[in-house]
Amino acid sequence: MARHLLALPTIVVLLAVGAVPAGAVPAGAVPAGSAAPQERETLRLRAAVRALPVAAETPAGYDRDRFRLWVDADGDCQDTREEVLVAESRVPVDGCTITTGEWYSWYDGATWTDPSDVDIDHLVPLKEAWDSGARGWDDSARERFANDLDDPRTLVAVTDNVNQSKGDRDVAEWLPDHHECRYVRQWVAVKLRFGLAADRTEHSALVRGARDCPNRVVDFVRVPPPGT
Ligand SMILES: [Ca+2]
Ligand SMILES: [Ca+2]
Ligand SMILES: [Ca+2]
Repeated sequence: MARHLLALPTIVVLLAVGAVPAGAVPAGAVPAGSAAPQERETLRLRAAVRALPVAAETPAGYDRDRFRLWVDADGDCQDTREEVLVAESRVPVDGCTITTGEWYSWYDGATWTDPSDVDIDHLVPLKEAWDSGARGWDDSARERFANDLDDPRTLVAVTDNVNQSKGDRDVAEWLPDHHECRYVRQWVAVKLRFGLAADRTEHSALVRGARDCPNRVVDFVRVPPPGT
């Protein structure tokens, strides 16, 4: 029941936005036709886990190509991979193709200076996203998920072979050696941000994880559902 109560304010906000007649939009509001800005929501970790919808996964039809990867959304010559390398390097880096920098992989505590040792991990893997909701999205919504630069928790620069050993596994099946609680918090934040569900096994793992971790604040901004 709690998760329905928690979801209610968002529904009310969406309904209210939709109910405003075009001529009545106050000055400074988002012009008609563009998506309304979503409010930042703040929950403690255990409440955030309860707010996740629980649903069986629907893996049928998954193909990695259904997610367009590494676009250059702002046209500055750096694609999404390069943008994450720029954002996460501990020393300033620049250029269309990043050739050196300093990256700390918090999954395993390793530091790298050659970007070829670094993968950009979708913390919630593409297939996991597909199975838990992205199957029903359109291509542009999937591209937005795959290239999300607006929330630094979606894409993480990590040691390449750690990313490869994680593969498509979810949080019930794989956790990093370091910073498990951070990983659990980010997993929940990304799932809430994109309106993704958790399967029962995953949800149980998250409940256990949240119980064993500090009940820290998890804040997130929901991406408007596709078609809005
Ligand atoms: Ca760019
Ligand atoms: Ca850039
Ligand atoms: Ca799952």
